[in-house]
Amino acid sequence: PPPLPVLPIPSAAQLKWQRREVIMFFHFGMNTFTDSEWGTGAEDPALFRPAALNATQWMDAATAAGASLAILVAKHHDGFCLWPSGYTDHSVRASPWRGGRGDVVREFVDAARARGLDAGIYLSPWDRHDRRYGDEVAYNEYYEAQLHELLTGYGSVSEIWFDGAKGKNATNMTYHFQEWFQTVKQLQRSINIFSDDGPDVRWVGDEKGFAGTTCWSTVNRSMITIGEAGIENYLNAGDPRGRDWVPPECDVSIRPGWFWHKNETAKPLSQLLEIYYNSVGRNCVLLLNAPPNTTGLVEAADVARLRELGSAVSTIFGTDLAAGSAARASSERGAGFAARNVLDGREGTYWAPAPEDGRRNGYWIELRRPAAARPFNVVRVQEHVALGQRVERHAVYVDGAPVANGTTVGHKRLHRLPRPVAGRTVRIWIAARRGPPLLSAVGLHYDPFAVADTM
Ligand code: IPT
Repeated sequence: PPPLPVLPIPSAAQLKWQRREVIMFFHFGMNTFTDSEWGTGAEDPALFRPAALNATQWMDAATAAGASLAILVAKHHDGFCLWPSGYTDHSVRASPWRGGRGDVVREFVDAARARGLDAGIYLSPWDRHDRRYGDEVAYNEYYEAQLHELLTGYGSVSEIWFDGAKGKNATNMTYHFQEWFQTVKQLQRSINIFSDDGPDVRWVGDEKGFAGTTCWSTVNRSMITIGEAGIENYLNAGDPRGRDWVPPECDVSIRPGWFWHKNETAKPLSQLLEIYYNSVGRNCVLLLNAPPNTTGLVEAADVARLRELGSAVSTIFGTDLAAGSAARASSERGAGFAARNVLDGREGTYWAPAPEDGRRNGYWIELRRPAAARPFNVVRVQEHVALGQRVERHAVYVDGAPVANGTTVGHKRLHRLPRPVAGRTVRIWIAARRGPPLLSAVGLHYDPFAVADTM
C-alpha cells in the first residue's frame, strides 16, 4: 500500500487548484472608465458603457496563456456591481450598457463554460459606495445577500476571492469573515476560498508574482489576520510547522495596474517568464491579471503577450530531456513505487523509498540519460503533495558536480541553471525532510529564453 500521509494534506479541491498552475484574473469595472485603481464610489453608473464587451475574447486570451480558471472582479472597492444585484441600485442595471439589462457576471461564466474554463468571483469587502458600510450588521447582511446571489445564480464557482485591501482612512468596519466563509461552503461545496489566511488558498504576500525560495503550502492560520500589515513574510514562505494546508497564490498583473489604463502596456515576455519561474516554479499557482479596456476587450497586444507566454511555457516544458533515461534510487518501496515513476508524466504515480532508507545519509534518486541526450538548463522536481509536503532541503548534481540546490519542492520546483549542461547522470539528493520524500516527477528541460540564473 502507499505510505502514510504526513499531515496536513490538501483537499481534493485544493489539489485540483494546484495542478492548474496558471489561472487568470480580470479586473474590469468602473475604474476602467475613470482611469483609476481605487475609485471613490461616487462614480456615475452612466460612465459604464463598454461598446463591444465580449467575454469570449477574454476567455480566448486566458486559454492562450494556458489558464483553466478565470476569476472576475464582480465588485471592486468603488462598490459598482457588474451584475444586476437586487440589493443595490449601484450596478449595471443603472448603466446604459445593454440598455440596463446587461450582466457581466452572466456573460463571463457563460463564456468561460463555453470555452471549457472554470469560473471564479472576486467580491470586494471594502466598499466605498454603499451607505451601509460602517454599520456592522447592515453591511454584513448586504455582503451575505450578495454572496447568495453570486453563488446560487451562476452555476458552479471554483474560487472566490476575499481581498484584504482597504484604504488607510477607510471607515471602521468589522467583516464577518467566518460567517462569509461558512456561507460560501454551504452554497458551493468544492469551491476554494482565497484570502490572506485561506481557508483554502492564501495570498503569497506580494503583488509581484514572486513566492519565497522556501515555500511551504502549510501555515498556522491562527498566525494570520486578514489585511494586517506585517504578515507578508510569513505568507511568502509558509510554515514547515503549519497545521493548516493553505497553499499560496501569486496575484500579479501583466500591466503595471490591475485595471486598464491608456498609457500602460504589458510586461515583456522575459518578465512574465521570470514571474512564472518564481511562482509556478516555487510551489504556487500564478493568478495573472489581464485588464479589459473601455471597449470591453483585452487589447490585441496583451492577448499576443499572453499567447507568447503560453507558447514559451509549452516550448520549454513540452519536451522532457529526461525521456528515455533509466532511474534508480537510494531504495524503492516496492511494486508501484519505483524510481522510474518520476519519468512517466503522470501526477498520480511517484517514487517512494523503502521505509528503512535514508536514516543517515539522506535519500537520493538518479536518472541516467541516453548517450546522445541534449543539454538542459532547467531541472523540474515535483512532490506527490497529496500525501503532504515533505522536502525541506535538496540539491541537484550532474555527473557528480553540484548544479543547483534549494529548500522546499512542493507541487513543483523549477531550477534554472546558469548555463546548459549535457551530463549523463542527474542525481537529486534530499538532505532534509518532514517524512520520507515522495517524488512524482523529475524533468529536464531546455529554456531557449533563459537570460541568467536567479536561483
Ligand atoms: C493587499 C491586501 O492587504 C491583502 O489582504 C491581499 O488581499 C492582497 O492585497 C491581494 O493582492 S492590498 C495591496 C495593495 C497590497
